[in-house]
Amino acid sequence: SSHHLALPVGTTLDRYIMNRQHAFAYATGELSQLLRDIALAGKIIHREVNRAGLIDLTGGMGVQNVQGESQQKLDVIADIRFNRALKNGGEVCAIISEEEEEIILTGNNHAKYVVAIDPLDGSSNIDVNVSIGTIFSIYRRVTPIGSEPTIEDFLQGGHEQVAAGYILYGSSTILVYTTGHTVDGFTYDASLGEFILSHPDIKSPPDGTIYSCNDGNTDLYDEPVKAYLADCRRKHYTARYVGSLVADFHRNLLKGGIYLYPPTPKNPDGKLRLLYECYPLAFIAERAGCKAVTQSGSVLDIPAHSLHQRTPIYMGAPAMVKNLLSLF
Ligand code: AHM
Ligand code: MG
Repeated sequence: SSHHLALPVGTTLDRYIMNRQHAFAYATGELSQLLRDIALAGKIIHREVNRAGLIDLTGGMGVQNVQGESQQKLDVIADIRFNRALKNGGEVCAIISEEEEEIILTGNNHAKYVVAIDPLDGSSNIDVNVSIGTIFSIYRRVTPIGSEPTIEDFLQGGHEQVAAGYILYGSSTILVYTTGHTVDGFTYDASLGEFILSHPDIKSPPDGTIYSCNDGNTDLYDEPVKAYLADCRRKHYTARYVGSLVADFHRNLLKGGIYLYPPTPKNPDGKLRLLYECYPLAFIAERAGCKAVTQSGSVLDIPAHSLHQRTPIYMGAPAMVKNLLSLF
């Protein structure tokens, strides 16, 4: 039907979401509203991020909002903003956040969805004007509507994600998400206050020449990973590592590359979190034609047992991931 026609570059996110709502099965509009709530929070974070260096100054000038937020760190502000947007939106019954130990109940027990979120990832880059990002993952709850949501709603496994996405606050701000069909990117036009479709149907190159890991840890990696990195150097591949997962992921998605966060003696399960970092990016990666794995299989197949669990991860262009796996 005409609903399945691709929308042109330049379409607003709102219009795109409405169009998808008709084309696919999320017909009640609740997921659409939830995606709009996330986009709204993203706009607010964009604003805060772009004022980052000024926040302390305005605080020093005695300018402060009612919540005293001007004195808080940007990652805490992002956490507050997202929680508020998701609570007020009404479509979400519970949230888990990198910033908070326990599950956050929104009080909307009749809502259908739960959201796992890293509100502002790349903490080491926040204070130094380097790109940072938000990562999110959405599930339909498994506990009965009307009851209090539980941790079970978050431990369904990567394949059960209804939607996943990220927002990169980079040289421009871009929202990339998928509901399991295409992966689409929307660049923020701050003058219009709108996310605009700029990267429809993102497909990653099948192979690439960029490798991204914390090179200073190389001595700590397992032999196969060391061997793979040695091979990258032998082939004169390009090393690129921002240290903000969203930025490293986004670049490699568009240009073709591999991202590695291997286990180390200090972090035997790697550093990155399964529920709100690895699952959502793995979901996007696979929909865009990439792979996201550990040495023992797909990241999406890893069983979830706790809210903040970690996993090693290798993800990117399928040919590169395959080469790495062949060394294990
Ligand atoms: P954070 O959640 O404290 O921001 O840490 C996550 C970040 C990722 O964005 C990035 O890929 C990784 O940590 C970098 O880690 P390292 O500094 O060990 O290379
Ligand atoms: Mg993080």
